[in-house]
Amino acid sequence: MSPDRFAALWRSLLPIGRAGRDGGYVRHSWAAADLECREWFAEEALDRNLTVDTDGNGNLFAWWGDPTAADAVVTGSHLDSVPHGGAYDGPLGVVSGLLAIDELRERGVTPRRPIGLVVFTEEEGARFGVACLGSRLLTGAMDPARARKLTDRDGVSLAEAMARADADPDRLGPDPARLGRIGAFVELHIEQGRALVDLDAPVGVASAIWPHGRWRMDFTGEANHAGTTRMTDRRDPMVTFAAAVLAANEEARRQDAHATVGRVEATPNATNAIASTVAAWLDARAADEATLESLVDAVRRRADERAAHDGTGFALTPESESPTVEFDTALRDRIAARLGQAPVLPTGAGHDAGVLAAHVPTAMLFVRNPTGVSHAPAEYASDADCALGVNALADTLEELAC
Ligand code: HGY
Ligand code: MN
Ligand code: MN
Repeated sequence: MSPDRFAALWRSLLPIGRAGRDGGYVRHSWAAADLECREWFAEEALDRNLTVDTDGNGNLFAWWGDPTAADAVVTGSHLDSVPHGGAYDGPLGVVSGLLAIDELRERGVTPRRPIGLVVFTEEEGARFGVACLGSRLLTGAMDPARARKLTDRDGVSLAEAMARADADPDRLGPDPARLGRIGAFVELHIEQGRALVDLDAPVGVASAIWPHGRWRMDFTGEANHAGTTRMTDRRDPMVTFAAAVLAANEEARRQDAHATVGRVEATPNATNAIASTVAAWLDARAADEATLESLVDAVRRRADERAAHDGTGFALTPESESPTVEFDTALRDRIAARLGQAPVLPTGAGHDAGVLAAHVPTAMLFVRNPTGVSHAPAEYASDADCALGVNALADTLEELAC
């Protein structure tokens, strides 16, 4: 696979869902850009004579070989983005899967197992709040009744969003027959850090995914006038919120973990009024589950203490949690060996592969990201490294399916 061939297919997807001046992407599941991405995928798959179908959860599949045969080797990723996210997180795995199939066909190989390419829906959880929603539903890790009621920031439920896109929300739920046909899953993804840059390697293999999760924080106080309310009489939830953010940052640094609060919603969100409530979301991650639990407990304790001091209320509600994922070591080592002892590295980023890993032998390939930036427009991988990633994925699929 040449960099130019990669770039040609890459450019056909690139404009879809790009948002304005910052060049970031807004591809939220079941919204217009996502539907356009789905059409793009189906066209590219049909151009390759792949059989295309959609499961009851909105996950798109394309098959080379008999989709009903067992033991398929499946690759793929997602096409949805965080708000104003980068171009590569997700789409690189999908484009690479299409091109890896082209590469295998040009090598003249005939797979002895079906090869599948999947696009999971709502991996980022950017619209409905639960990460890896499509793969969690497929594997039974998410209750479909709860999923139907998830709402976006405009109050639109997943069920309504699907219905507007002519998808039946009553079909949401585990699909053991489809899952049972997957014999192995390999996701290629841009690296969301600088490890491969520092190792001077274009492609790596994942060892593990850090445990992580997202918690909703609700701060409640007393709305009042900004100008006439004495400081001593205030019950200001914004102050408790600010203390909680600082506590999360301090505790993460102290425990060598990661804590982020990137989203906040104040009510009434007025310049000259003390807020009545503040909702915010904590994203917490750590190298092991004990540290993650200790981090979240410390944030909860310190926010409770501050709320008592401020006369406000505080509640912490888990929304989406992911345990440690150790990828299948035999598969990992077999792939690393096939790729000339490519470096093996963990990641702090969650992936659908992390969900599938609990059900089928699963692996991940990473492609070098010179900026190390992700979930932002600066996210980048060179065409040359992406072409090497396609070749590595083709080698992996050939190793497993041919
Ligand atoms: O948030 C994550 O770790 C992933 O990029 N969805
Ligand atoms: Mn992401
Ligand atoms: Mn991703």
